[in-house]
Amino acid sequence: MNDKDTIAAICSGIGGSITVIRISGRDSLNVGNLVWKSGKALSEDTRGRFLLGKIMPDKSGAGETAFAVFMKGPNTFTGEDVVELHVHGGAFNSRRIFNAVLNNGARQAAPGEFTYRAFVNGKMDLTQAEAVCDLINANSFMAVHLAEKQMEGVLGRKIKSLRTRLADVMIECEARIDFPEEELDFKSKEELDKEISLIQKEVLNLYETKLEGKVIREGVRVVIAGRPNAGKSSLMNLLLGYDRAITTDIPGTTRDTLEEFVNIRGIPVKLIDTAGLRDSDNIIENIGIQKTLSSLETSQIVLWLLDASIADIKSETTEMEKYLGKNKNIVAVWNKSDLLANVNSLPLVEYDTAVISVKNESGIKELLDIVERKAWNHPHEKEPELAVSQRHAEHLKRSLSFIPDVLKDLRLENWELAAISLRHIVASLGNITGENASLDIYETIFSKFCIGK
Ligand SMILES: Nc1nc2c(ncn2[C@@H]2O[C@H](COP(=O)(O)OP(=O)(O)OP(=O)(O)O)[C@@H](O)[C@H]2O)c(=O)[nH]1
Ligand SMILES: [Mg+2]
Repeated sequence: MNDKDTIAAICSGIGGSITVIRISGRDSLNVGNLVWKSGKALSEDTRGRFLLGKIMPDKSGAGETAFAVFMKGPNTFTGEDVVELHVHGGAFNSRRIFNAVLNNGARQAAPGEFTYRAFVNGKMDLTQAEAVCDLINANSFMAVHLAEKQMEGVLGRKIKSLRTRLADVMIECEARIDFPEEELDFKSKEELDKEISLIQKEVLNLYETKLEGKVIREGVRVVIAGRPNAGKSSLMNLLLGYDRAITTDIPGTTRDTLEEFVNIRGIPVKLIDTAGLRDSDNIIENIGIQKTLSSLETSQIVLWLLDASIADIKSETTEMEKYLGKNKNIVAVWNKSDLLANVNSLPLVEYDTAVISVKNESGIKELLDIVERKAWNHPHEKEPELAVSQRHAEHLKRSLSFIPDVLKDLRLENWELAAISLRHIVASLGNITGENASLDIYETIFSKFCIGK
């Protein structure tokens, strides 16, 4: 990737009433002035000011009014000179103006290239750059808050301080190799051991936030399954707050799986309604049933709906156990409790159990309590300060793998070996913040961003 080019992209997405085109790089002022005109050209003097002028993408037209602003690097998002054009939206019009920008010296930016430049130009570390992507993909308040904190540098600072502390111990070990006889003011072996043990605990705590990180960033798949007519689609609609699925009293109403996003207690949840499971001769229904079975495999939580109103109540639970076995992330949900005279008459099952009535909207809070508990699957803070991603977790795990050797070598006064292991740890942690040039950062991280970011 060439960092010298002046790049441009439609940053606002196509289709709105205003389109924002961003141009970044050493030639952006020039490119901006070629496509946008007014009495006053964009220049150092006009920096930071929105100016009204005209876009003249092709010679034949009369042009159209548009705002332009010049921002002088390095105090910009990318750290480079930036021009932004705010033009009338619409897919065709935006494309036409954007093409003019490209024809006047800019190159189409690759996905994430603006943020990549911000990183390369030292405007942010890698954790902050990743948080930009997290923020765009966030679909819950918790995800937004987490991204904001990471963007502000909470995780980056923590990693940097761990690296500094490890480097201090490493320097100490190296000094002992170089000056074995000298009377230097060394820390005691016990002090070094204590410091490394403390760091080990902190890295482990950080590593363990990956479970929260996964729930907050990726959400949880929750499948609603059960026999036909148990009220699965009715529950789906109730949890969504609108009628998404068709419900009737005819068993086998739902034929296809339906997936919708919903926020449950701040957790992003992909809710999946499925075709009721039964032996069927109907070819369409059987395709639906196959889809239900694969949703059961790919979901983190299963809400198995049981019809509490049917006469042969035992057959409901036998069927459930037949399909699900002993998997622990199952909630047995007795529905239609409004038709039940005595709740205590329900057979006991080994799974977590909720008794609800979609019709009366009763028992839903208790059901959601169970879903929330199962989603986290781990003790957690309500609004975590930080929660690492899968990528961070891999480097933390690698760091942790060297610590037992460091502790052993410190005890045995193998200063050289301890220093080598410490160097590996410092390097691994450096991969999290992007301090090491060793990994192909663009390919592994930024290429996954959207265009224009
Ligand atoms: N009395 C009562 N009826 C309910 C309740 N929940 C759902 N029903 C009724 O049960 C019938 C079946 O509901 P659905 O939501 O279509 O059931 P389903 O499990 O999606 O059924 P399939 O799509 O056929 O597998 C409908 O007539 C609903 O109105 C409830 O809590 N109480
Ligand atoms: Mg249904």
